[in-house]
Amino acid sequence: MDPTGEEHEFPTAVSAADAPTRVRTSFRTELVKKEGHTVDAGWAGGIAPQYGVAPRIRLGSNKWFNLLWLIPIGLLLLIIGVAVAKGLRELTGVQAFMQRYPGMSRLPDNAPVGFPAWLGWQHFLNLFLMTFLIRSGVTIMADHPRFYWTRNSTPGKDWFRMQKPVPPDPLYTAKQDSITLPDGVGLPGRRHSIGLARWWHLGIDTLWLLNGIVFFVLIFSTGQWMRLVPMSWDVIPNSISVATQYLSLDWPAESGWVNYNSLQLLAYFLTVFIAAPAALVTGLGMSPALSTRFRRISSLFSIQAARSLHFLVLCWFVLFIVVHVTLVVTTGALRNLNHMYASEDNESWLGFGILAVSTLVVIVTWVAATPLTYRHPRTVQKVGYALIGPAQRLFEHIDAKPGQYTEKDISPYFWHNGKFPETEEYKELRAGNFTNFRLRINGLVDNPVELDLEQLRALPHHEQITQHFCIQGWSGVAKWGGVSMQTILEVARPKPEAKWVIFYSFAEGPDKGIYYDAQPIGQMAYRLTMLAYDMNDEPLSYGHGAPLRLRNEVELGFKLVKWIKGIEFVEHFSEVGGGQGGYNNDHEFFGYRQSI
Ligand SMILES: Nc1nc2c(c(=O)[nH]1)N[C@H]1C(S)=C(S)[C@@H](COP(=O)(O)O)O[C@H]1N2
Ligand SMILES: [Mo]
Repeated sequence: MDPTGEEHEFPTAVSAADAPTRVRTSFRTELVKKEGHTVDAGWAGGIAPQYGVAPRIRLGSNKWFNLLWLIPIGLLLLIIGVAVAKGLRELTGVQAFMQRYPGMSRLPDNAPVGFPAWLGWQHFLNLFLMTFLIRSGVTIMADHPRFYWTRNSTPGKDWFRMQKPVPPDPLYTAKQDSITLPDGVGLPGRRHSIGLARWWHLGIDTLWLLNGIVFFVLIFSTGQWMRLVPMSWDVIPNSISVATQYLSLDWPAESGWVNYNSLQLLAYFLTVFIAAPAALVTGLGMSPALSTRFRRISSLFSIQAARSLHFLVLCWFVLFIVVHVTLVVTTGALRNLNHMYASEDNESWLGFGILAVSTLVVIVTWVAATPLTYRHPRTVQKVGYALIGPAQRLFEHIDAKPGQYTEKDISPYFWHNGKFPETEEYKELRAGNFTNFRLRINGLVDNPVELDLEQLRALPHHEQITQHFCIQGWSGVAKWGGVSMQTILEVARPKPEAKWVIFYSFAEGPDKGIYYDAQPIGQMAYRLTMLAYDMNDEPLSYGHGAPLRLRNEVELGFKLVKWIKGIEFVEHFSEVGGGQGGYNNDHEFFGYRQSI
C-alpha cells in the first residue's frame, strides 16, 4: 500500500488473453538441470581448491598472531608449570592447604553410586554424533574463514582468520574467499561444499539435541545430576588443589565410580550445563528469521557474536575431548573404561572391548562419511531436510516489522557474492543505463505484465534498513529502496493456484544456466519482502544486483536473487529447473527453505 494512503494508478493492466506472447513466455528454458548427481571435479562450476593459512588472531589494529606459536609456548608454560607446582608442594603453607582441600567436594548422602547402563549409551551416542557436528561445523567455518564481533564483517576487522587479508579488488566475493579442507577433516572437505555440510550439521544436530534432552531427563530423574553440579564453594579451592597435584605430576587418587574430583566436576559441569546449551543458543543466533524477529537480542548479540561464540564453544569441546581422553587413558584406563562402557567398577577388559568396537564404528563412519556424501549428495540433502526441515519451516512464519536498524547501523563494507552477469543481453542493458530493461511478471497471474524501471519507480516507494545473512557466515546492514512485493502482488494479481514465486536472474550460475530461486507466496506479502532498485540511497550497483534484486529477510542471502529479469508465479517449483527450488539447491544441494 502507498504509505501516503493515496489511490495509486497501477501500470496499464494487460489482460492475459491479449498480452504479447513475449510477456507470457517463461524463462524456464534458460535453466539447466544438473547432469549427474554426484560431487566431482566439476563441483560448483569447477571451483579450484584453495588452501587457507594457519589460524591467526588479530592483536591491535593490524598485527596478527599465528596460533601455531601456541604449541611451543604451551609446552614451555607446561614445563614451567610443573616446576612451579613441584616447588609449591614443598611449602608447608601449600601442604596445609592441600590437606584441608584434598580435591573433592562432599556429595549429598542420597547421591547415586556408579553408572547406569543408559549413561554408557548416551555417552557413546553423544560422542558419535559430535564427530559429525564438529567436522561439518569446520567445513561451514571454512566457507568464510574469518570471525568478527560486529555484524559489519569489515575486512581487517576480523579477530580471527584462516585466510589471507581481503584483497583490494572491490568486487572480491565471499565465495572467492572460501577455503578447502582435507576430506578427512571436513565433512565434506571440498571448497564451498557448505550446502552439504549444513545438512550434516543441522540434521545431526536434531539427533544430538534429542539425545541431550533424554540425557537431561534421565540425570534429573535418577539423581545423577548431583554428580555433575558443584554444590559448595569449596569446589574452587579443591580444583586449585587438584590442578596443583596434576601439574606436580603427583596425581590425585581416582574414585570416579563414586565421586569426581573437583576439577573434573567443574569441567563436566561447564561442558554439560554451559557449553552444550550455548552451542544451541549461539547456533540459533545465526538465523536470519529469528534475528530479524528478536531485534533487541540480536542488536546486542549479533550474528557475528553468535558465530564467534559458536566457534569458541567448538574450541572448548575439542580441548575438553583431548584432555578428557588423555586423563581417562592415564588414570587407570581399564577401570575408567569399565565405568562408562560396562557399568562395572573393576579392571576386567570388558569396557576396553566395548570401547574398541565403538571406536571401530566411529572410525568407519568417519572415513566413509565424506566419500558417501560425494556419491549420494541428493540423499544427504533429503535426509538432512527431513530432520531439520520442520524447524526451518516453523521459523519462516515470522513476518517481522521494519525499523530494527537505523541509518547509523548501515555497514561501511558489504561483501559481494555470487557469479556476476556476463551475458551480452545484460551488458547491453547496462551500457544503456537499463532504459531498455523490462521486468517480466507472468505465470499464474491475472495480469501478466512487463515493467520498466520508470514504471517500477512510479509505484509506491518502499524502504527498509535490514541485515543480510549470507549462508557462508558474513553479514551486513544496508538500506534498501524499491517496491514492496505486496505492491507487485497487487499489480500482477496471482491466481489462487499460485503457491510459489520464481525469481529469474540475468546472470548465469557457476554451472551454466541462469540463476533462479523459488519462494513461498506467503512470504511475498511479508512486510520486509521487496524488490530493491536502490541501496543506501543510490541506484543499485552492478555488483549488488543492478537494476533489481530481491530482499526477503526471513531467508539466507543466496535466496535473494540479484540482477532480476523475471518473476513467475507457479503452482510448485518442482516443474522448474532441476526441481529443487533454486539454483543452489539444484546444483550444490542447498535447501529451499533457509530460515536457519
Ligand atoms: N543472480 C544471482 N543472485 C545471487 C547470487 C548469485 O550468485 N547470482 N548470490 C547470492 C548470494 S550467495 C548472496 S549472499 C547474495 C549476495 O548479495 P551481495 O553481493 O549484494 O552482497 O546474493 C545472492 N543472489
Ligand atoms: Mo551467500
